[in-house]
Amino acid sequence: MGNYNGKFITLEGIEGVGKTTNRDFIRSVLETTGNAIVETREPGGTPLGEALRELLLHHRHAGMCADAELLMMFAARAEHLDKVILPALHAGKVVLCDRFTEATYAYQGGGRGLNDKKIAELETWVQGDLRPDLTIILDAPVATGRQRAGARSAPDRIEKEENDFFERVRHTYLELARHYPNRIALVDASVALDKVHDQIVHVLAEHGIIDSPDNSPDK
Ligand code: Z5A
Repeated sequence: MGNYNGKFITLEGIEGVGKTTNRDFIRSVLETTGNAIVETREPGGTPLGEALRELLLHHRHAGMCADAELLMMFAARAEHLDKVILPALHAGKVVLCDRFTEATYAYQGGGRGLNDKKIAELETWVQGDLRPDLTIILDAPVATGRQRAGARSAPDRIEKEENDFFERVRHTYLELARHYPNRIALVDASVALDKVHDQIVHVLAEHGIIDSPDNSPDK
């Protein structure tokens, strides 16, 4: 499954840290390199995945049991891999995905308290050895992310959780970055957007996805 010519880049972080905003920025940077780009998101990215997303985020399913939530995330992911992500990677494209399995470790593992082993078993079942080539975790204090997200739209079923839940989610993301420093990069998203962009450009260059800005002919 992991044998392909494309690049798989995922964006992660608690709500409101700027995943969507910075996905647009990364796309604009990658476009200058001539790469074919597929932008997508989880849960979602396919008609089935978007239908599952609606079920997962709607308030009428308040109280959904944690295992059902976990299995639906992976059901959406299996379809997403089959229909969108793997075909694009095999065609040599860059897949830019708003959230992936690190979100499952953070939300269903850290947030809901499900055992990591359960998540790892599903990860292996659904993904085999496929892992993102690069995951960028945008990190900011919970209050900052919630304030930004709250100013933008009404909270969905998961966004309704208490601050403690999001503190555990953030903590798990930080742990993941510490455990997998080669494929997960941490970016301080609490600062002004142009400073976030500078960090992202640096990370993309460090991972060989773009040329280093220090090597540009203008320097
Ligand atoms: N979920 C899960 O539980 N398990 C899983 O396996 C997966 C997902 C895959 C849907 O995710 C939910 O699914 C999510 C986790 C769960 N629930 N929660 N919480 P989503 O990604 O679609 O939704 P989200 O996390 O709620 O993302 P968001 O609210 O869309 O936030 P964002 O994309 O990170 O932020 P944004 O829209 O780019 O920015 C928010 C605002 O802040 C906007 O007005 C920006 O202009 C502003 N902004 C951004 N950056 C800055 C800076 N640096 N300074 C100032 N203002 C800024």
